[in-house]
Amino acid sequence: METRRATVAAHLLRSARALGADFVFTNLGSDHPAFIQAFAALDDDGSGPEPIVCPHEMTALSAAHGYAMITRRPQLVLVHVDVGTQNLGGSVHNAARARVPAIVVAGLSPLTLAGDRVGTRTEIIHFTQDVPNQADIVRPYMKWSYELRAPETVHEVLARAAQMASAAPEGPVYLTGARELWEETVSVPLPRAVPAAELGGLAPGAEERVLRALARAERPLVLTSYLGRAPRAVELLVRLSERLGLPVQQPAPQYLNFPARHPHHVGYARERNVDRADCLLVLDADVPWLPQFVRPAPGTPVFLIDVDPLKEGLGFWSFPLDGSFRADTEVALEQLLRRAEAAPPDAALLEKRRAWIAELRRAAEPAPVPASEAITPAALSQALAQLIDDDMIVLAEALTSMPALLPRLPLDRPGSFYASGGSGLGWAINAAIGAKLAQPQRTVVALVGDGAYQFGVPGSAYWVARHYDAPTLTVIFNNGGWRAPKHSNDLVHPGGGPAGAADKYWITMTRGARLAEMAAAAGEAAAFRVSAPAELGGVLREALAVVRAGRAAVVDVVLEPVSRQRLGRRPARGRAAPDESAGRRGRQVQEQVVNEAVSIAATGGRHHA
Ligand SMILES: Cc1ncc(C[n+]2csc(CCOP(=O)(O)OP(=O)(O)O)c2C)c(N)n1
Ligand SMILES: [Mg+2]
Repeated sequence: METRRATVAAHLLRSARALGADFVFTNLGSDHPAFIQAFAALDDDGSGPEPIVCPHEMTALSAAHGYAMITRRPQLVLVHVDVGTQNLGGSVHNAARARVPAIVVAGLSPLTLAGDRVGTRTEIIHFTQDVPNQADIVRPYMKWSYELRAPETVHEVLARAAQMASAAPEGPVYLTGARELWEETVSVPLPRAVPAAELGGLAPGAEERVLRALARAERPLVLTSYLGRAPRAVELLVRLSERLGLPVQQPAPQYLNFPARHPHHVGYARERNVDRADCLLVLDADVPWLPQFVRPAPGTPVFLIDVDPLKEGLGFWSFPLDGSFRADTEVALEQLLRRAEAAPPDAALLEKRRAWIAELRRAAEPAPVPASEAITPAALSQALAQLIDDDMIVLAEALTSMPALLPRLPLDRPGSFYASGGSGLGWAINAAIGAKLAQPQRTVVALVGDGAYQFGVPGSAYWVARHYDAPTLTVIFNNGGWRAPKHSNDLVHPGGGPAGAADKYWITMTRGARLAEMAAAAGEAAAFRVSAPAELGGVLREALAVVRAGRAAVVDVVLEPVSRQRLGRRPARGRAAPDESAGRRGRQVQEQVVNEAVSIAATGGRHHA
């Protein structure tokens, strides 16, 4: 085995590359001189992962997430001590909830005050960033965390980090090391990958239990949210569904788990159908139905086959189950299919199930979109359905527009649809970068709410997209604010309560913001804004052409505003009135910019330098 003399940082990068990391999504700080040197040393021979420099950490881990959700290979994410770790923000929650592998590496403040160790303290921040337990910042979300202490163990430690991240259920891991440690020079051989503890199928007897219960059902129902991470599992589920006449429903889908246009697909409901089923088979789902709205009828057998049946990262979690099996769903489906194919189908039962499926499908059919003066979420979804095809990759973070969007998406190919799996907003526009890096030949489309777009730090995302050749199409469902918290309020206070009656929801923080231009300013994306239904299709097609020609495009689609409340300072009470002339000056500048923006939109953004 090859042995080399190099710094621990250089060894770590080489190790990571050998273990399948193509990229190191990087946001540097004072803990990283050894990495800066190692990047430079490895730049020419390609023996380390390629650095993708991210101005914001949200971009770094979300892009690594987007790459790994497709390739299933953990990438490196390099961040700066405690503050960089904190800036990972909701992307940590997303990677953990989505069970997507990633190796996050953060430096620690230097250990020594002075002396001859390279990397000893040189700056004030080395005192103020020295928190006692840095890993505690992200502890509830990491599958494993470790501080590298012996420089000679760097390869074994990284191999273990990759193993931990990749073993089912996959997830992020967190590795730290002090500045002096990364600088140490050691001679150690290159690593050997550690196989990621394989998960098997159903235990003996379980297949029979499940199939026996299914065999008695006239109205069975399969529920799944994330089985589609393995494209082959989708094919197996299709075969099992066809063999046994099983309808498949996808609550809060994180992947394409079943072809949308398959005759046994019955939609995306979370609050319907479960109460009428007489046998429920849940395959990889965290919240198979919303108990506040619907529950299985008493006595209905419910089985869960899941990579994480205990939901170990969650606190309260309670669903009635007659059988719960930890298994790789792909293997489990193979087992179930083998048995199902060995027994002759029961024609009378299949007939009954066909009627049940037809009934569920009728209920899932989206209503026709009425003509209206403003673009509605349904109308935008319908226009997207005409634009999007199965060769593309769609990332959706469209919050309250999802019920309008999902049933209209014409996607059948496993690997064509992704959602964050978590709720840390800002995922899609960054994960789209990772998806494009993973599949450069495909067109990648991010469908986002205006809030989700802002949370994604567009100034970071589109800069990276431009500089690392990852142009994508972003379409913003812009309802002028956050409908989700309004909806949450109205669920708790029916009718909206006094706040609702006054239209004081405090959610209109995208009002007046020229969202697409943020991407133009940061990453020379083509910026479009459209509010007229008649123009929507044309603008979307134009933007798609821009993306296909190699440049990112953002289409800000103006929908009916979710609230008309104007946010800002309260009316002055004893406070000096603002200087009116200053306001006018500001407006003039703004008008000038708006006029430019209008001309950008009119030329399809192509002339925006
Ligand atoms: C990081 C983060 N902050 C706050 C929230 C709470 N939250 C959930 S949905 C939402 C609003 C999303 O707005 P938008 O993307 O415009 O979608 P809409 O609700 O309008 O459909 C917010 C703020 C969150 N999920 N994540
Ligand atoms: Mg919104």
